[in-house]
Amino acid sequence: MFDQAERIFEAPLQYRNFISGEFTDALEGGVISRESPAHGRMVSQYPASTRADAEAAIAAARESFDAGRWAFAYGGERAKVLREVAQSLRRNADDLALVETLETSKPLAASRGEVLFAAELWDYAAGLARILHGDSHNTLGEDMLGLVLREPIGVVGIITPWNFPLLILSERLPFALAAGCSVVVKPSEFTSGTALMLGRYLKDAGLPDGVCNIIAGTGDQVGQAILDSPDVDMVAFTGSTRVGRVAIAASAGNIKKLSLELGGKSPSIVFADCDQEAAIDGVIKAATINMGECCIAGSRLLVEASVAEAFQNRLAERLQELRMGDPLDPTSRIGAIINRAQFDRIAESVRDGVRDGARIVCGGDPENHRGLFYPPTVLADVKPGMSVARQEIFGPVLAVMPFGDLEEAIGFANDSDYGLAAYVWTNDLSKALTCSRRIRAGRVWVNSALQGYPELPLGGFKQSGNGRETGRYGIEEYTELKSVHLHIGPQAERWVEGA
Ligand code: TXE
Repeated sequence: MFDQAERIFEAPLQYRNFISGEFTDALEGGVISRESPAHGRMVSQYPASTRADAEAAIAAARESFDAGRWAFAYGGERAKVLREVAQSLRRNADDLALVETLETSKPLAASRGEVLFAAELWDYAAGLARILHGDSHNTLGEDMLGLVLREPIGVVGIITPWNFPLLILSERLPFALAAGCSVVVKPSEFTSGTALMLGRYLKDAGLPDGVCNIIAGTGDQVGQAILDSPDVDMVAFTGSTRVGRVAIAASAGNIKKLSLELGGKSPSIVFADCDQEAAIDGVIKAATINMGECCIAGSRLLVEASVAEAFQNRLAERLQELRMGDPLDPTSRIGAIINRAQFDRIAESVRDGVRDGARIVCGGDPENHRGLFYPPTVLADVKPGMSVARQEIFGPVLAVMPFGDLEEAIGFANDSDYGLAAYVWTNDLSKALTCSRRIRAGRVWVNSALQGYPELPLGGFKQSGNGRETGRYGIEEYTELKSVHLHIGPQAERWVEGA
């Protein structure tokens, strides 16, 4: 992979938009260049699309949806296309993983795992395309049959962030396509490569032109055009809570539906009775996966007071063993932060924490590392009101707070504007079940961390968003229900005469 990366450094990959089945440059001809955060070398150039490109993509999606060829296609036909894309993802897993690693700086093994999991999602959605169905009511009297149709919602805009480019897109796009929608995809301007590669696989799989359009560009140009457009019926947005609010405001224009996956500040809750070594490993995984740039990162550690000191010290010890380095090196677990602005935000959050009274147990010294590598950091003596306990940092930073009993643990866990995920470590079944039921979050892992299955839905409570993706609910998100009232037999009643 080092050789292949070297070739990309010499000749950065060039990408084009995918609109109406054609591969095109931005109308104004601009490009966005992307450097690998870990290597400081240019690796990709995407079209710098503007509003005009976005409008062309939206028009293509609208036209294809209104023509109905995909919207009314046999589910088996849709499934075949989706399965073929899944196969292309598997066949091209090495290339896709390399692009993902060079653009995001996540370790190569993680990129490869994400590509293969993305393929699973396309396969799973293919299955749903064949079983999507409505309902019937045969209990409305002898002259009435009620049908409930499930129809595709229409044109869907999918706007994705930079942290899991192909994976987050694959949690949404195949489900929207399985439902029969037409789509405009806007990936993050920092990591558009794998989304743009997908255009070729969709075309080769035989997706009708215009059903999926993929364009690169910035949020204020392309993203905002999608949010504002009266021709877009729904937007699935994943990103910051700040832009989530922009999406809500823009959706008022044509009352478009929104599915939002936003920020998080998820707790890992460790009870004294749990398997401590397993919990330490799981807490580290949840806090540092993808360099902590993960919406469901376990960034708050709530640990039972009786074991807090020992747990925290052992955690710091184990963290030193986690290898940070070149993401192309198979032994690296932690790569570089996505860009300078994000790196500075992390450093500033840690400084704020220290100023508020938190104590650095390990890490927190980015100046001792080169480039954009931020060391895993544990902050102790954190109080619930501090910004490090409340704000999403999006870096490998763990804020530790001891708790006294189950009630206090649940109270701390729920004392957050967010509600995306929670991790619970205990061997006491009733504690595990009580936490699972009372924590206000979309996903709870018990004695486990971050395992994902296409079968299970994901999404957030509170300011972490709304709507659910993946699982069988994932396809329903992209549908509308319609009731059809079917009269049977002669018309006995007359409205006018009955008056
Ligand atoms: O997110 P943005 P960014 C959080 C995390 C991170 C912060 C900023 O805390 O530090 O957000 O990340 C597009 N209209 N998360 O800057 O800006 C943008 O081009 C329409 C949490 O990446 O929200 C990109 O495609 N679209 C999160 C997408 O929105 C707009 C994942 C996300 O960008 C737009 C990532 C606009 N006006 C960051 N402005 C998670 N929960 O996983 C921007 N965009």
